[in-house]
This record gives sequence, structure tokens and C-alpha cells, in this order.
Amino acid sequence: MRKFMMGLVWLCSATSAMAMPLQMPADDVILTVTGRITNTNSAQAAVFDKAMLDGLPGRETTTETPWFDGKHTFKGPLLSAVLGAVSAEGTVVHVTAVNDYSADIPITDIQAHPVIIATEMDGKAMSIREKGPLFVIYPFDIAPELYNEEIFGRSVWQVISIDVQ
Ligand SMILES: Nc1nc2c(c(=O)[nH]1)N[C@H]1C(S)=C(S)[C@@H](COP(=O)(O)O)O[C@H]1N2
Ligand SMILES: [Mo]
Repeated sequence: MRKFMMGLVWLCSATSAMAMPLQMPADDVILTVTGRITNTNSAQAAVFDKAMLDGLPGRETTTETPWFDGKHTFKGPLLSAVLGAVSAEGTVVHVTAVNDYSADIPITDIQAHPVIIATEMDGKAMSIREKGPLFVIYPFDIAPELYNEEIFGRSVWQVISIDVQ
């Protein structure tokens, strides 16, 4: 809960205060953030490698999901922290996957719940075959009411980019 509140503070301050300058990725870029952001590290975009994402405030959740048998542990930065790091302003994040699937996540979801963009499942990075490298995971463990089709549709796997709108 404390981590979640920190994420919220980060998100709220993003609109007024300046975020820390973004590092340059040292490894493969796994996430590109574009749109209504002001903190960038490449041409009109903020690019992240896994270590940069893992360095942001995050959360771990152990939960049942519709995509895997049994419970698994997902870990990664809060989506609110990613948005804070790029000084995002907007109402919706449009999340796109490698297979061209995309979904709109309302910012209100991110303010109300500690949604993460998981970089690891069960302590290991996820390959594309395992629905990685990034998977939007809602906190089904603490908010079971989220376990529904509408939220499953926003639970994008194989994420490669986020556009803030
Ligand atoms: N990358 C990616 N993520 C996705 C989808 C997709 O096609 N590709 N489908 C979404 C939708 S609409 C739902 S309901 C669930 C479906 O999961 P399932 O195909 O395992 O039932 O995943 C969501 N995440
Ligand atoms: Mo769906």
C-alpha cells in the first residue's frame, strides 16, 4: 500500500514538478513511450530497457489470471511510475502489443489501482513466447472485482509501446 501511494504521489507531481532526467538505455529497448509526455531521451519519445523499468517504484502480485494455469507472481514498475518518469499528462494510455493488438487504459484505472507493467513472471524475464517482454497486470489479488472481461481486454501482453493521449 505504501508503495502504491508513492506511485500516486509520483503521478500527481508529474504534471506540476519536473521528473528526474531520463537515463539512456544501456541494453535493448523494450518499451517506447510517446504522446503527451515532456521528459524524453530520444526524438519525441522516452525509451526504456529492462533495468530502467525495474529501477522505478514497483509492485509484486501473486495471482490467478485467465492466461496461465494456477497462481503466478508478476513483478514490475507501477504504470503510474512509468508515466511519472516521462512527465505524462493525459486521460488515456493507448497500449500496443507486438501482434498489433492495442487497448486504451483510462488514467483513472491507474490512479485507483496499482496497475503494473510486469517485466518478470515468477522471478524471470518473459520471452515473447511467454507473453513478454512486458505484460500489463491489474491487481487482481487486492481488487478481485477487476477480474472481468473489460479489464482482461486492457491486460495487454507482449507490450512494446505506450502512447499517452
Ligand atoms: N497482446 C495481446 N494482449 C491481449 C489480447 C491480444 O489479442 N493480444 N487480447 C486481449 C483481450 S480482448 C482479452 S479478453 C484477453 C484475452 O485473453 P485470452 O485470449 O487468453 O482469452 O487478453 C487481452 N490482451
Ligand atoms: Mo476481450
